[in-house]
Amino acid sequence: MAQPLFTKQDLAQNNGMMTTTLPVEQEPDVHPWDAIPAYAATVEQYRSFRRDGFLIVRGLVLPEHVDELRSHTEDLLDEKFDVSPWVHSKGGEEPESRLQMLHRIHMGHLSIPLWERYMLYPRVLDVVQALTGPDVLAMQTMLFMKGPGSNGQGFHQDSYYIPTFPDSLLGAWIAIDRADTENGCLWMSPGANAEPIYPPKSGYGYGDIQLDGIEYVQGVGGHSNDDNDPGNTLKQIADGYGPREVPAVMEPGDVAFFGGHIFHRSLKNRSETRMRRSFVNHYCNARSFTSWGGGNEALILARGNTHMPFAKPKFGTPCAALNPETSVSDSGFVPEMMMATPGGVMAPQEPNLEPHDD
Ligand SMILES: O=C(O)CCC(=O)C(=O)O
Repeated sequence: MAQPLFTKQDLAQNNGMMTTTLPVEQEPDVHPWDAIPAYAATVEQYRSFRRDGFLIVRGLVLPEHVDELRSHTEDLLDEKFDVSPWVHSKGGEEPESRLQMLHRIHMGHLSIPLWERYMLYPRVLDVVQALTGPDVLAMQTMLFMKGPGSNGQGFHQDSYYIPTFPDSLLGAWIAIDRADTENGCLWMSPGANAEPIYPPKSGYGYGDIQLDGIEYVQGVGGHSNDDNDPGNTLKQIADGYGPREVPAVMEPGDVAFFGGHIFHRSLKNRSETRMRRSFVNHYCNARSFTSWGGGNEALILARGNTHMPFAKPKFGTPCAALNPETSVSDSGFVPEMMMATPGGVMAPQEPNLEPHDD
């Protein structure tokens, strides 16, 4: 219910006199994200994510929100925001246009409230929570504006860049435009989620170096690459999935979720007029340790709770960091798990704690 900002009595106290001024009404401050309908991931979606290493959820981001993201990309092109600290470029390459300069922007949520909102978009978090939760840490934001003729990004595994222990990394790739084989959609290698992370021969990168016989790789596609990507030696390993590799053809509002181990890439935008824009977030289980991005204490608790440090959202987007939820946690009690319900959806549930023999 709307509360009056001042009563007549307050005004009288403030002014030292009685007044006939009417109370000033203030609307309750409800964040629009609190009104977004929740999404329940199904058991079949969970199964397919675990089996293939990725999952596409159709129409997850509502049309009005895709429109907001799209119009934000236009504002960026019109220089309405300064994103220069966040522009990611390949050393030595000078962009030819503003669009090319904005090809890939990282971590804009640290200065733009809209980015923080879409990092903490409730329906995306509903799926992340079902796949790698219930406790979720929001780590990274990226915006790709892949214009006609722009290169894609060669084969890589995301946990190579963003290590989490235990490894629970998950990317959520939100399509702003239709993405298909002409304009440079993602390509996924189903089943490659069973692969270890291949470490770098030198330079930045992580990998499963404790495995006897692990191959060390070089030239992994962390930047925009031509489709042949000859210097990337991970490609020789990923090519083993050759005929199984599938294009992630997506409509605006569809979201691709993929784990940190899956081989994936995108190819050149071969269209003459079509953009391929996407907003991409990375998350992990909030109980994983990470030294990435300033460590756990710099990353936002999106859902649930954790015994690890975490950050609050800078612009106040509703999320668990502002009010941590009871979860598998602190007291050693109420160990909720994401489990299949009889209705066929994944939901946090308390297991039966009766003593049992097995
Ligand atoms: O969108 C792209 O072209 C590449 C994105 C990607 O590989 C990633 O987010 O890990």
